[in-house]
Amino acid sequence: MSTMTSTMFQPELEAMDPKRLRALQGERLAALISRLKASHSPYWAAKLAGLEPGSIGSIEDLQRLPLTIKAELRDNFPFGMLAVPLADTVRVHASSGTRGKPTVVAYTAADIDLFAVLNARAIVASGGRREDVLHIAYGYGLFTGGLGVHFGGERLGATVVPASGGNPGLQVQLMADLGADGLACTPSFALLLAERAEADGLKERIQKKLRYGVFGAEPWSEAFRSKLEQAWEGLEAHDIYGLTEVMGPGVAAECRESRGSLHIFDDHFYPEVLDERGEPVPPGMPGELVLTTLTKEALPVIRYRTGDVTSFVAGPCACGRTSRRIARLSGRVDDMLVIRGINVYPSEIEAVLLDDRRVSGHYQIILDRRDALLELVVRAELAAPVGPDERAELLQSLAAGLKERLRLRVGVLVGEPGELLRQETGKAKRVWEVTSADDPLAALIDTAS
Ligand code: DLL
Repeated sequence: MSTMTSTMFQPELEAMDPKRLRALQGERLAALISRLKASHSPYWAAKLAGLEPGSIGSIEDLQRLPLTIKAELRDNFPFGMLAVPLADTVRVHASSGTRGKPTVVAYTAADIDLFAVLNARAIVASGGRREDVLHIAYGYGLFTGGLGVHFGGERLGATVVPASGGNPGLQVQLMADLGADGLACTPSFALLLAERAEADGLKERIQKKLRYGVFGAEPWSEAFRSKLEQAWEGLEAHDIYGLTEVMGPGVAAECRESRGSLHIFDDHFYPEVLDERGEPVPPGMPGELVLTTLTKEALPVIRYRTGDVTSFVAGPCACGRTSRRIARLSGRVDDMLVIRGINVYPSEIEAVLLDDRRVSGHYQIILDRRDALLELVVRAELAAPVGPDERAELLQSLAAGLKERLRLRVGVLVGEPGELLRQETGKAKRVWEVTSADDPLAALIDTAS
């Protein structure tokens, strides 16, 4: 095996000749459509009505298929979109969503196998090896993160520690005692673990072994990556992306060479990046990521609108993988805040704040609706204590940086180190709304500073 391909889990597939890959995608799409047509499912019959079974011959024909939106999964809750009998499925997962019923997805044994293989690919892309101890602190349960990465780690042959979320004190003790080489969790939790390890005097011991992180499930910026790599000295922080409706983690992952972009495992998930009208956008331009599952059995999706904003990254990657690459996910289409007529993505705020070494990685974006005019307030936190002059200068510099980037006046508060709420489970909540009737932050922050 050449050194070019030695860091892949499935080099023959991950570095496949692009022409062969395209042909394979076309064959898989055609097979999928035939399978769905034959599935006796009213949902699929309606979705593909008017499409002749033999009319899909290549991946270009995908454009002729309809888009799918999340509401379709909700409307067909729980099993209306299954393409196989429920008896042929072996597991369900669910995403909690913000309101109403969760979205339930199901897997056949072959789907679970694919889930494991693609997560093994992602772990290897991050620098993982079979002789590693891999500490997994994604939540286990209905959430896809814990079990998804877990099966990937086992498939690779790593020694998996299924720690699940929460309980940072126990987690850092385990990491030190068992000698974690890799850490898989949300980036915000990885930062919290670094603080806890430091407080408990375990950081040096852990850092002796810890080489890489497989971090995802929530947006994080390059600036956040720097914070994490400073907090865990010697660790390479890598991005992993996925979503329940399509499979879970392991849809795309960063490799060690592609910092800032992710390889989509496009022999199984065909990506498009579309504008609001559903038209493809050129490489480098942002749009909504739309995914088609080419091989999933139980719950395939066709041209699923993920709601996630990204762009295609052109050109080959130094690692030798031939898959298409997407830029790191900067946020969701529906994340956009409209403040006094100006569109703001939380990721832009994060980029400005965390670019300053003096602030920690914890922050809150507060939409203050108590007055007629909506105010945007950003609450940051000092990484280490500073004197009053430097604090005043920092406040000014953050406010100026935010104003320049967002073209908007933003209130800035900077708290003492450790003052902001630390979230121990789930995805980091960055945006909080304060109204006269409801101030969820009153109990969480000291508004005097
Ligand atoms: O978060 C699956 C996952 C688990 C991915 C563990 C990575 C690691 P859901 O709960 O369905 O599934 O949430 C999916 O989370 O549409 C994105 O908006 C966001 N997301 C996931 N990974 C990333 C990432 C899992 N690396 C939703 N960067 C997606 C930015 C991410 N956003």
